[in-house]
Amino acid sequence: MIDKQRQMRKWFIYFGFLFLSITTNAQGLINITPAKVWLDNNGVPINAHGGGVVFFEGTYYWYGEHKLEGKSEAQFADGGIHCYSSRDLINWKDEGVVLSVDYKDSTNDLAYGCILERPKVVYNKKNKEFVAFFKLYFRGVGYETSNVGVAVSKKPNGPFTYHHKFHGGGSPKGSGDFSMFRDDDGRLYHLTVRKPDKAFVIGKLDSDYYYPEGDYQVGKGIELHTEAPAVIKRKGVYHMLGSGSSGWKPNVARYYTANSILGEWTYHGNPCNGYNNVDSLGVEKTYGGQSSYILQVQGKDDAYIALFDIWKPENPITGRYIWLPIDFSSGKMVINWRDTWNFAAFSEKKSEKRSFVDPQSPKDAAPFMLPDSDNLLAGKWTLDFSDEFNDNIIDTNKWTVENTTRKRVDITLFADDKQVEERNGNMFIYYRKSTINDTAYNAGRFNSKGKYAPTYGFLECRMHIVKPNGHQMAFWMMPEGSGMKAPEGVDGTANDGAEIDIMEGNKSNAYSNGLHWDGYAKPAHKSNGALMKTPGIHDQEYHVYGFEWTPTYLKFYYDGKVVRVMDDPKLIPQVAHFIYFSGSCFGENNWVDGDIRKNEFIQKGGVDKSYIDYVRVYKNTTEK
Ligand SMILES: [Ca+2]
Ligand SMILES: [Ca+2]
Ligand SMILES: [Ca+2]
Repeated sequence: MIDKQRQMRKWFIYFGFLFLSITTNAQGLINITPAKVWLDNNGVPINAHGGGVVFFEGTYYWYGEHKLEGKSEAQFADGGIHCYSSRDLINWKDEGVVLSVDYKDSTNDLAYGCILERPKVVYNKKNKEFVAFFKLYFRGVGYETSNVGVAVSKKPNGPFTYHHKFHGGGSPKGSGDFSMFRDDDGRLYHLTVRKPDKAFVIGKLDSDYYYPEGDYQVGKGIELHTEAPAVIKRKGVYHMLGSGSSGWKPNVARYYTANSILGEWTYHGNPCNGYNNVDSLGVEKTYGGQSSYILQVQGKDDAYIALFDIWKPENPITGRYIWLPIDFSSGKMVINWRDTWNFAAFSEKKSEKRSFVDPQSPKDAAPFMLPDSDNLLAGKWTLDFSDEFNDNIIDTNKWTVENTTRKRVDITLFADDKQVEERNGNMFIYYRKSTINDTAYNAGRFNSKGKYAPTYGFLECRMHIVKPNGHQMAFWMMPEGSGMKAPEGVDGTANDGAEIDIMEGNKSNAYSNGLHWDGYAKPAHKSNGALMKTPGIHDQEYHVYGFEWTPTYLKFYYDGKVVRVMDDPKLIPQVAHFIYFSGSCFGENNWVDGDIRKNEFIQKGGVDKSYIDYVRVYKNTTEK
């Protein structure tokens, strides 16, 4: 049908001044050049706008809007869904139009003249079926009332068969731009802008991925009229890229994260940096693009690509694509403009030595030691690790939030990601009654296991600890190795690793510190704990807990003062330990003041909390 040669010549006339979107660098790596014309295997510019990418059995499939040649958006340029396939994300084979508008039957939902936008395809494992979703405005209806069109295929490269439609957002006016997100449990979510109120709403689909199941919920924290959403889940955190609303014209990108797909979402501003030299546009216009999808690269560590469209409403088939790698090295999404790049961008990042120091830590940060405690040379401590907890997103490069269950004599304690939250400059740990059953409670826990584990140093944490009443807060360390396991760790010493309790807030007007070593099983288990008398500890919001760990002694600090010294050589750990923060609840017990079952505030549904302003670890530069 299409005279490829003729079309190609025409393209070169349109774009004679632009280079092609793919070039090869000196090392033979193929480069992606954002915003330049991207040709398929036939030498024809890729025609898949506002789309998304699915990976299936070793092949990527790129689905997008097929724009008709010679038509402006006002003249109805939508021809259906166009598919391309690739094994390397760079060389794309034209798989053709896999769902076409109907040029003959003007009563068909897909009758030519309809608006068919932003197709997103998802694979349904249960039905072994590919399900395509798209914004659908019927011929002659305009943009006021929208449907979500659904088409299905047994094969990724189609053809797709139109199946049905529904009104998104639970609104009779339907919904606008959207993202389909499949969570780890296989449930599919439709995240979209509801019409006519422009609220951003999130709905769950049935297990066939055909219809919404239950009501949509408003995505708390997401600004009205957020368009072009693209969602991924990375290390337990949901990240959403989107845009403002200004028709076909570009605007500023928006970035949100959440610990649950339903929210609450936290706004992080514009994740983009740099300048598109092809179109001479900066981040205030998102390089001239609008987000459409975030693609996870297979076989690479932590590799994601943000996909944007440069819309050309006067001649939409000439719209171009901006694909840029996402930098998650800070835990947050950062998108930097690159004139040209290749997949080495991802592996390079892996080998880079990443700093664990939070850029928000004060430049002159030093351990808090009052003058009478300061038996150390000034300036010998340098910051090795820190988290100021100031950007409302848990840095998963440093921390793992636990999902664990612990059974006590009379209660069960569940830790999960809803019990740990970074907000308002602090990391919060929550304590509450669980909905699971009458003897179940929740308390948050997180640690740096496998991510950061110092040997020696000065650890310091400024925090507010819950006043114990059947619950407590702890700041402690555990060995990365087998020092607390039996029989490996049983050697009569803590040298091979110990539970180091820097602070356990178990009593009113006091807290505990100390060590456990040689495992927890009797008779090998040993411990050496002490109660620090700290009158008024709960009267003041924050206190600073410090721990000086050297090869020959341990010193515990409270608000800058040494409160305890240990120097028995057998009790000085000499191996790497990771950091632990944990909340706990107790029923009948001798350890913490109170009994959670008699804690009226908790029993009445109250949520108690501890919160951490910062944690910093310093290394002694004169050692080693
Ligand atoms: Ca953070
Ligand atoms: Ca031992
Ligand atoms: Ca802070």
